[in-house]
Amino acid sequence: MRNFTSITQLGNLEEAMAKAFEVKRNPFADQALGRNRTLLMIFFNNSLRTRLSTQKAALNLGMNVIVLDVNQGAWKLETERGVIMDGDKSEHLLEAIPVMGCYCDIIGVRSFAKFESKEDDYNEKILSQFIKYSGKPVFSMEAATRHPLQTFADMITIEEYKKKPKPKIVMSWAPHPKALPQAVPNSFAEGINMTDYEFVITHPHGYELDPKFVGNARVEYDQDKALAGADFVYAKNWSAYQDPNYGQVINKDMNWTITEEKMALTDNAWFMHCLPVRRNMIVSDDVIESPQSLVIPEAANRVVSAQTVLKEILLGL
Ligand code: AN0
Ligand code: CP
Repeated sequence: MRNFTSITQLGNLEEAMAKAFEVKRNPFADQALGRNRTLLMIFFNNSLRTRLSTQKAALNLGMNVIVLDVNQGAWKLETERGVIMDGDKSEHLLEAIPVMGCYCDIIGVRSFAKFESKEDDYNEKILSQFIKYSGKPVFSMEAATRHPLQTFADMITIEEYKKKPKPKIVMSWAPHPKALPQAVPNSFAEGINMTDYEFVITHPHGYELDPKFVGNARVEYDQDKALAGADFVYAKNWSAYQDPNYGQVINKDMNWTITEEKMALTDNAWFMHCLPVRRNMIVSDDVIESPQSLVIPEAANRVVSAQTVLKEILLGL
């Protein structure tokens, strides 16, 4: 594997899961693989889990790691070609990217949707320039439209906790004060569509996701109906995808918060969220602290997902 930008690039899911569980069982088996190899992690946006888990994954593989927060200490970057650079941006991405490529063997990029142009976001304008101009393998640490390392960790977690071969997975929108990208729900939907699980997506009218990601999922606008008999509840907020409201918060209906009453509609479901989560907006204190909450094992599996992906990229160098 050279670049990793979508969960679909894992290929055969069963084989990918087997590789992940092998990495989890024996995290230090490939220390020699990454020796004298350098990972460069580039953050255009904040992170706790991705930053720490990807770094830990690289260390487990014997790699060296360099981290750059573009907005803290680097030159402000222009991203548009043809601009007369007489403003506050000192450097162009078209030089910065190949320069970054000179200092490493693999590049991880975090670059969220900017919500300035749906076309630019859904064409992955920033991530695709890293792939084109860095000369190095590139993987997504959450880009504009997907968060595949999160999805892989989510799917590993579901595999570990499912009690039946075809669990019912319900991805539910939940309220949040600020506009968030569609990357996590898009990517989760893309991943679950690779399985034969029962998959329901529930959200208020106006929060329809790109049909390309919804795929074979059933969309149910009544959250209570959707939750009936669920084995896993995957909560997430996202902003509107559909025009003319792209990137906007169109409602903050607190009836959609995942509470104990909502969880009582399920088949004693596991609760999942990628974190960071706003308590008592997305999920009540009681639910996130309950024995049914998988948020910590899910975050722990981020090391496993990152290490499995990095290992595949190292094997292809
Ligand atoms: C981001 C999002 O919703 O995409 C990152 C989640 C992993 N969340 C926030 O910005 C709060
Ligand atoms: N889940 C996740 O990607 O968290 P961070 O934004 O903290 O990296």
